[in-house]
Amino acid sequence: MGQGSAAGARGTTPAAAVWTDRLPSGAVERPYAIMGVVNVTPDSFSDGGAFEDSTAAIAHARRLVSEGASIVDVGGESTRPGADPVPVAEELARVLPVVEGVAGMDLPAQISIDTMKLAVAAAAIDAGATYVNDVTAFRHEPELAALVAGRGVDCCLMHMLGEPRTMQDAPRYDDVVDDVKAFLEERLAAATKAGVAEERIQLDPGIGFGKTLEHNLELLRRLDELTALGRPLVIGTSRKTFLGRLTGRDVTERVHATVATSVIAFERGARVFRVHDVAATADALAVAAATFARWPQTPTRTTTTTT
Ligand code: HH2
Repeated sequence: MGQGSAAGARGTTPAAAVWTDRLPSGAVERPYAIMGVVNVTPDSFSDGGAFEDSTAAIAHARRLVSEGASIVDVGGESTRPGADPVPVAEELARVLPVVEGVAGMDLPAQISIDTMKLAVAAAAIDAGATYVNDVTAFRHEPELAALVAGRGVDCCLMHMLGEPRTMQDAPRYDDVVDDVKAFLEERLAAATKAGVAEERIQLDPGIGFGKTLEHNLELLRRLDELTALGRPLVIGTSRKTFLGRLTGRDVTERVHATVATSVIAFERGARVFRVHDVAATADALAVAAATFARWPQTPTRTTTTTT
């Protein structure tokens, strides 16, 4: 489910820093949201080709929601290092049937379109998306800000150094956290200046986007410094290369490492978790939220433990 309530999935309620879940006992607020990844691409770094067929992608979205995703992020262009750009017509052909199909199921989730292109975002919003996830933070097509503002949808503005083709060529920062924070502050100001309501904006440090292993770890370690920006923080560590460097594991075997980063990030203030492996993340965040945020505040039933 999206921000605020089920109605938020259609963008009709104000955005908020908490999310609600429709549970059998009624509506319960939870202090985080899981964004499940639905890549409709042949070349995404971890699941390229797996959901190229729109029927498979729609079924995958339904499964991610059943596992606990309250946002499904539909993408038709890989942003992995070295990826080639995808023409607009091709990206539209990939994502639109999926956005339409997911919207048609009326799932208790918000549909996000993961794109840097104005035409793709506009068509996806027409088809039912209420969230624009732009890894260029409105720099690729600045008009995207006006679209988001005019349509009253949510957005994620992400930090990336350079562009996907070259971003991993010796990235350098004075201080990676300070530099990312200054960038996000500037993009937040640019978006609000273009008319996007501040409560519609979420911010993402862009793990793996023009960052070394040490940069990624420093961002996770000091993520709490970004909470001063005053907007919900999105974090996307899922299956990424730095986890393979740390564990020696192949891309399909990085679930546990991803879960570890999600718990760390939650403790340091992240509130939206963009992941491929929703079920594992949902369990981990339920434990993390109970521990760090004392969620749920009033348990609906008493639980006894034997250990
Ligand atoms: N990471 C990827 C894509 N989009 N969006 C946000 N906001 N944050 C992220 O960290 C992020 C993102 C890369 O992951 P994936 O979609 O699995 O790979 P690919 O770009 O190869 O499709």
